[in-house]
Amino acid sequence: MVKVWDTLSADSEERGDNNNNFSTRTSVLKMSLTCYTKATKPFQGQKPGTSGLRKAVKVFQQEHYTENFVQCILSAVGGGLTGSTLVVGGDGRYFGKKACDTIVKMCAANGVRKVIVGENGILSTPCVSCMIRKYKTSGGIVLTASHNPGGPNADFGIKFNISNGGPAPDSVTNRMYEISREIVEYRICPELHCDISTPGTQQFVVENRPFTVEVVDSVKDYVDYMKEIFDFPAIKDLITGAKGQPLTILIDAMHGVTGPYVKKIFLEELGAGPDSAVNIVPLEDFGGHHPDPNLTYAADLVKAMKDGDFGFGAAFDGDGDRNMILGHKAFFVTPSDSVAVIADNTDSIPYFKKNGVKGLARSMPTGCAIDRVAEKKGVEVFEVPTGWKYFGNLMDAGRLSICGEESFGTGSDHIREKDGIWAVLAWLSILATRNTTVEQVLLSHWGTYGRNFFTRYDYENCESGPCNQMMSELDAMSCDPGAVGKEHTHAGKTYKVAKIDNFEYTDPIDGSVAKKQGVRVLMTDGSRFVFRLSGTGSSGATVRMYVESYESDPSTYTKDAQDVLKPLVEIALSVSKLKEFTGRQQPTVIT
Ligand code: VG1
Ligand code: CO
Repeated sequence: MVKVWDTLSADSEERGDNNNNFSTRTSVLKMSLTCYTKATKPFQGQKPGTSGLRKAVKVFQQEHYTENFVQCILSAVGGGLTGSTLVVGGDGRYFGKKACDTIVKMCAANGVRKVIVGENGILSTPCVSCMIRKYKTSGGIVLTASHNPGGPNADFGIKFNISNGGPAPDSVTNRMYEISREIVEYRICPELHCDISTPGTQQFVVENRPFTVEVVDSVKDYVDYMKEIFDFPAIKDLITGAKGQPLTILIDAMHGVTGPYVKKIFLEELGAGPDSAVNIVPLEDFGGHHPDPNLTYAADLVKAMKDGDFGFGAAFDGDGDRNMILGHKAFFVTPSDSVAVIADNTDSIPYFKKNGVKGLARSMPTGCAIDRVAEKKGVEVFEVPTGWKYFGNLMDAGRLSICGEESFGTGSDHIREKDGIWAVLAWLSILATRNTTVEQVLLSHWGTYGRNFFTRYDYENCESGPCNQMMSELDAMSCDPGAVGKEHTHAGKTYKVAKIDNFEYTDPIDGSVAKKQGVRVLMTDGSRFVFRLSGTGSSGATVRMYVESYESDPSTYTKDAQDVLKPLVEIALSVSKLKEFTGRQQPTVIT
């Protein structure tokens, strides 16, 4: 370790300190601290899922469990970490501060030169991505289980983002998993005590190497960036009514990490009144709720929007990368429509006026509305597997500007994560430019493109065995030529199967292949349903069923999606035998 440090070039120290605007409070500890190599044994199942490792807090609290996984991250990045800088922060959930402390101690012992930590360990997922890019660090560690509940009896999670600011690709997470199965020791510097409660610099000497912990304001870099991307004065005029009727907004941070960002951006910068934001104090257990912005878990917001006279409503998940957009009287914008509308209105957003729009993308189960926008604009559109990590390469290659997932994820190449607050600012920019309502924006969008009706049914926490069995039977169907051409009828509506496959994706940039990403049953009229198992649950299995159909008859546009999709939903349930396999008559969540 010491030897490696001796060979380091001097500029690695400057790199981390370049153009930063952090506070100047500095403490220096000159005594050299000792690192230890601790013996450990592998734990089963340290396999990162769709977005990091998510388990019950109690699992992470087992002796050596967190240390093992952190060592897997650091070892997977390997030599690249020596002398590097990493960003560390999370959504403020229970166990986050403890994990943060462990990570700092292990970074110090694994040759990392500097760690940039959010004040009290707080950084939203999009903010981590923003900071990795701004300070050109080697990556970052995000402490979150996203939309999963928090608290001593709920979930925790750890995720690694690479130097482009995005979630580690499969090649890296697979390496982490391989290491987790063979790990015998980890490196830690137990005497390193840092205070993450106030911004400032703390310098240490760790086995004769310098090591710095920079505690930073949790929101500043992110807010500065949003001001570059959007026209804040125009949005402020809209909200304060400088040029007409003020737009009353209601933002629900669901006691997640976005609270401080919401306060700074919407209340302080954009002039929204104090009643415009609720649940903006981050809580370790999110107030006992699922910090998940959908119609089920953000029911309070939906009710407040229905009962009140707000023109615009939004909610975010625990770590701030998801968003839900509502209009007057809780008019619901599906995430699949939301990203299509943003892609169609880029002239409202200074960032895109400056940089142009290169290409568009969505995850496979996401409704296809954005494909139609891409076609009209004459830009490429990509269909990737579920999970934001699949967008990164396309963005880095300059082929993708705006993308989204049906799971309330919307974003662009401004960072490499989905970004909840960005999505709300994008919507407010559109409303400011077009001087109309959320509902009118949607109606005019459907008027131009037709409407892709979409719904998702989630069956959470089912037994794994039967769910795996159901998936393999569906998979077998994709190899059965007899299944194609078959007609399925329900309530007078008939669909003919055009194709069944288990989605496979070859990354156009690096050629990597992701297999078995979900079974798709595609109908001859373009309607479809998709089944896949969730990769973010902490235990058991969660089945996701996605159903979509397209209508170009304007008389259908204002219909309820559940009514329109009912026959196809019933067909999907019967083809998959979902009720038999899961024993569930009803889904846990319908979106
Ligand atoms: C879910 C969503 C997926 C999203 C992922 C991470 O994954 O379906 O679209 O990218 O969560 O989002 P899965 O495997 O459970 O379906 V977050 O906000 O939890 O980081
Ligand atoms: Co999230």
